[in-house]
Amino acid sequence: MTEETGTAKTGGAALLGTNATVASLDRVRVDASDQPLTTNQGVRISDNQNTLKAGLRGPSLLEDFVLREKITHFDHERIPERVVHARGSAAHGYFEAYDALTKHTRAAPFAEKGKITPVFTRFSTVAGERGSKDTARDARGFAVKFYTDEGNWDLVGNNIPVFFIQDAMKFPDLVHAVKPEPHHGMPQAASAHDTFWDFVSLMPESTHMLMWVMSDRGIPRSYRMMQGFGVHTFRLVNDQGESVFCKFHWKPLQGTHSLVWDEAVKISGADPDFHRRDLWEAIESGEFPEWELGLQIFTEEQADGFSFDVLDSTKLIPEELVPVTPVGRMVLNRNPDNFFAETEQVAFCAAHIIPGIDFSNDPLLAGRIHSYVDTQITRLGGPNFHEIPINSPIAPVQNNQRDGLHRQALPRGKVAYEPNSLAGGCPFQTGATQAGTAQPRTNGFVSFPEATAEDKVRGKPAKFAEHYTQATLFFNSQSDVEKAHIAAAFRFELSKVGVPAIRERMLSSLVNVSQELAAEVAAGLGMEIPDTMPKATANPQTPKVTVSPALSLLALPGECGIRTRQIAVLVDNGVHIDSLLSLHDALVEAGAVVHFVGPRVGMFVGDSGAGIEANKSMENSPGFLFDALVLPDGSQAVKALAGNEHTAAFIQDLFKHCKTILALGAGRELLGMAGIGQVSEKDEGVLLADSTDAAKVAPAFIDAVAAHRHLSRLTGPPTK
Ligand code: HDE
Repeated sequence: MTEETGTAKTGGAALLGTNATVASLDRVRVDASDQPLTTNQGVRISDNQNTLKAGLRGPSLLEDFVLREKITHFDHERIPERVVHARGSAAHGYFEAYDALTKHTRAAPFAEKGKITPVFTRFSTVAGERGSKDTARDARGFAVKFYTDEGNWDLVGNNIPVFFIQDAMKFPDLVHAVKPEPHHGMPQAASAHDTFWDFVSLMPESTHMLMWVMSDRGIPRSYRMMQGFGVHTFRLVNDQGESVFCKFHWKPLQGTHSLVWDEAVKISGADPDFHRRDLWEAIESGEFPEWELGLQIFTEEQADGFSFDVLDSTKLIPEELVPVTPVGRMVLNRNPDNFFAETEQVAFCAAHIIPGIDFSNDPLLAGRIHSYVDTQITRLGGPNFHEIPINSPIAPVQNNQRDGLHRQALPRGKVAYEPNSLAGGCPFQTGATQAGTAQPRTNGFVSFPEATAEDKVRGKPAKFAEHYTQATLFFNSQSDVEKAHIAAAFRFELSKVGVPAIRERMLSSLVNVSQELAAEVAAGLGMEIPDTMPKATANPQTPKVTVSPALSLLALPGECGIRTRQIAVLVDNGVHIDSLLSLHDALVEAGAVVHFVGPRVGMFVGDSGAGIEANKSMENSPGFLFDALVLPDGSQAVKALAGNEHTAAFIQDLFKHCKTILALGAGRELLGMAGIGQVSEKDEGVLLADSTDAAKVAPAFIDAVAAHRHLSRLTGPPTK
């Protein structure tokens, strides 16, 4: 770290070891080793077991300040949860610029090639409460705080590039509709209920976003395997005051991968912390997740030529119109020390921008610029939340704001106003530079002087009225399997809607997206396809792009092979140990996490007399928690496993969720026992080998696991 700024100027590799720790956090990281227990006043505590009483069996005494301080603090441990995005997980890391981007922006993180900026990134679901499950069908938050040397910049995005609504005015309505219904507080972390579908079926502008949320994007495999998007159009401004528009894209090196619905539902019961655990464990094991930041840069003139409005957050810009230019990478390399102090207290804010970045006139963004500061005042208890270490910038802060609840800063002197002469005019404003003239870096933030001269109105521009073209573009850009999953998600969600008129209204909207989709969903609900919902625009502009392959999840398989993939190897007494160990070594070498899973945890004796330890059991870790499965050889073990009540379901779930299964030697009998005796020849995800060939089959197994899923296998085990 350089002393003046707190940011390292060295390459990213150097930071892997040292961490891009924010200086303000270092001040408050405390360690209790060898320390005595004290009260909050620093008084040492002699007895932390018993209250002060008048006699051993007598009444407790009011004067017991040790007890009272402890209980009082406990009584106030909880703070209000975020009104949306309450459930989330975060990590520290850094952003590294590939090149100077000074042609387009003077923003500090892009000032020079190789520049490193510390970040703190929080991922979240939207609708569920703080303790809700990770694998709900929902959009995911993707919020990055850049601690730049010119102030904090928060890029508060989602894993989906569009949003439900066009105007901030509708946000409270949207959130009230998706949250648990107010009369009985159900359902938790789920959009599959009347009020959500009532609202969205009356808001055709939400159709495009619905397509994304009902797609597999709504049930990601991991926070590490999601794209991120800034959603709104932003501005970049260079040091000449010249501006272009831009959209922000995060692309995961791990690839984009998702769960299937049955799997998501089961995981939510067995491990509600599935995504939190995945992120934590990957970072703890040194598998630092990485994303590439890309920009779609375009001019106002280009934007005018699009068939949609770039100020409309329900629309994306197809990459065929404006390609995504890679500008840097983000690596998350350190877990928080304390969940509450960091992940819970971090306050992201769409209004936190820095010189070189500016807002567009997107009316949804305008509401966000207000909302985030406002909500922290309730959530974090006052206006000084910027002083909480995780929120405080590494750039120096000096101003005349004073006092308020929980103030930490201790400003010296008698001056808290400007202009002043008593403090030499300090802190002083840095002055603005006019557009078209060079701005030195010491100059302050200058809003881009966009000209405006129109009537004050409540309303929308004409292009905002077209709601279906991009929903259709999205659907038509999906693979057949993805389309089938979208139809199944609509069917499931609408089947949970109790009011037939809502189902019908939603279906009539889907007809505008795709006849094929509407027919599939209608059949699944036992309904006829209703009349088409009237469109607000009779003659929308013809879109230039009608299929965009980049919109399919399959477009980004990733570059990480089987790294961090969780592979279950079933074991029991009598298991053929040598084959498992050679396979284990090959898989670990390829970066997978191998778990020996037994009928119980603990030691088992293999056929050679050597021991093998199961770190998980089929009871505590069902099959759907793993990415792939190895069924072992060894007739005694196979017989014992076949007799276990969990084995069949363990194997069937992995098969049903299209994952890779390798059966060694007698292990193939377990496949038969689970009803998977006959496997289609097209299924490259079921491998059979003799145990003597375990090392030889490893590369093929690794390739099959790297394919993530074998989606041609859309059904469960063939019924016997
Ligand atoms: Fe947010 N949003 N939002 N939002 N949002 C919040 O801020 C809001 C929107 C997003 O990990 C809240 O600190 C309004 C779009 C993320 O802490 C709140 C509108 C996008 C997070 C708020 C939107 C987002 C939030 C709740 C419409 C994607 C979690 C607690 C005008 C681009 C950040 C908080 C974290 C959180 C308001 C729409 C992303 C209430 C009014 C669009 C990732 O301020």
